[in-house]
Amino acid sequence: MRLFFALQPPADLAEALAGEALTLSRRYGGRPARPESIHLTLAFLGEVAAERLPDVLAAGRAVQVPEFDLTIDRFALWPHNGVLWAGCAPPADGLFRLVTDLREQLRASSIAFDGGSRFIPHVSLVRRVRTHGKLELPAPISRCWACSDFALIRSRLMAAGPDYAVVESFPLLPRGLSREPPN
Ligand code: 2AM
Repeated sequence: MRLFFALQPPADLAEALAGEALTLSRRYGGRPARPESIHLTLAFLGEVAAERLPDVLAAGRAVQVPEFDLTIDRFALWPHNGVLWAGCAPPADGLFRLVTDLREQLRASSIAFDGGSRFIPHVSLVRRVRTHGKLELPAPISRCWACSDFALIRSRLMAAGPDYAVVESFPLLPRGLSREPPN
């Protein structure tokens, strides 16, 4: 099964981002993301043998990171793959802590993931944008995303686009709590 870990926005934010995706795709071409498929990938595992699923779930459950907020406030385009995406304002310490902890858990269980390149937090909004030269992208409306859980998602590649199903959600720790006990 094809698996990845991701943050999924609350429904109102997913709708708002899908609206932005639609507007941008009308302007620049490409395929807009549907609200139900909007996510921020934390670790892409790719094809995983079914017998390894318990280990993958255990890695997700072992993550101990507090809830955090993200501010989505920018658009960018990767010309090499035609993905137009929304990004977040730095610092995104809570997010980087989550990614680091999750990836450490995966490595500790020898679960392979696509993590070779630097982690660039992004929410893909429009795929297959074809452009010749630089696009003048508008600034999105700044939006707060309260992150209180993340999910293991199974992806099925269909003709109409990928179909995502949540395998399990993993709650983050209440704010202010962390794994290390205070000194
Ligand atoms: P992205 O397009 O937002 O970067 C599920 O396939 C998700 O995993 C994709 O939406 C993609 O997110 C992310 N991903 C990261 N690395 C990938 C890879 N090597 N192949 C496919 N998807 C990948």
